[in-house]
Amino acid sequence: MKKILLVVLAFYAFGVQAQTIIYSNNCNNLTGWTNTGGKFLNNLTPVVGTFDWYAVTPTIPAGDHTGGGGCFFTEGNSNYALGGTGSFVLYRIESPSIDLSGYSNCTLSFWMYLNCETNGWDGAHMEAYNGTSWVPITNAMLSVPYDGNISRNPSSGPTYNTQTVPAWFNLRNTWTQVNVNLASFNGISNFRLRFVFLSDEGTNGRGWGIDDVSISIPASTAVPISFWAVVGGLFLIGGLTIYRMRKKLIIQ
Ligand SMILES: [Ca+2]
Ligand SMILES: [Ca+2]
Repeated sequence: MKKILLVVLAFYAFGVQAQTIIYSNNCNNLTGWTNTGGKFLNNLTPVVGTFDWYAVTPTIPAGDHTGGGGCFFTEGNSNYALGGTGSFVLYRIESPSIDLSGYSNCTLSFWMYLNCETNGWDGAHMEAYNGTSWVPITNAMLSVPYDGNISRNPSSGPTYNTQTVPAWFNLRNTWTQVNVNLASFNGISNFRLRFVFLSDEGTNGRGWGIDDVSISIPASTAVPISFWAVVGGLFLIGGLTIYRMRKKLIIQ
């Protein structure tokens, strides 16, 4: 009777954890998003509701980033508005609440088109809601850092000068991807995002377009899948195991 020593290679499986998309929007419509901007006069009194973002099929640039759909654009398919002497226009759109509970190190991705007065007169930047207050998205979080600070136009002051912030203002006349590290917002159950664009008293352009907004957690490297194996009457879980069967289980 030949004894066969049976070596059991316990089951071990690897699986690639796919990137998990928490939020995704092709920007074909504004459902769930809210305009909160307006024109601000010398006394900082806003005239809300007439200076908004719209979801449009863009004519300039010719087409959205997705292809065949819409995108968010300041003032739709028109150039953005001028503030006029002593005033400025704030284009601001806020996302719906996004639940990041249980998630960490999320990445926000979107594509932008930007055509505005350069050199810091007009500009675009981002803010996020951390569950308590709105805070700036800073250069340290951005794959495409801001170009500098706005505003530097004293003739648009004094009100516009109080809006000095780091912002993008260099031309991006093709769709440009921006990634944002959201590690500062780990686990926030009511995270929100907003895109902010400021226009001073004179000189405008096509404006700021936004498309394909998503939030995801990064794909991981291969990870083991938990398994069960029955060896020698014992249950084993996890790990790569080469196990010599006990004599009573030897196959003869
Ligand atoms: Ca789109
Ligand atoms: Ca301007």
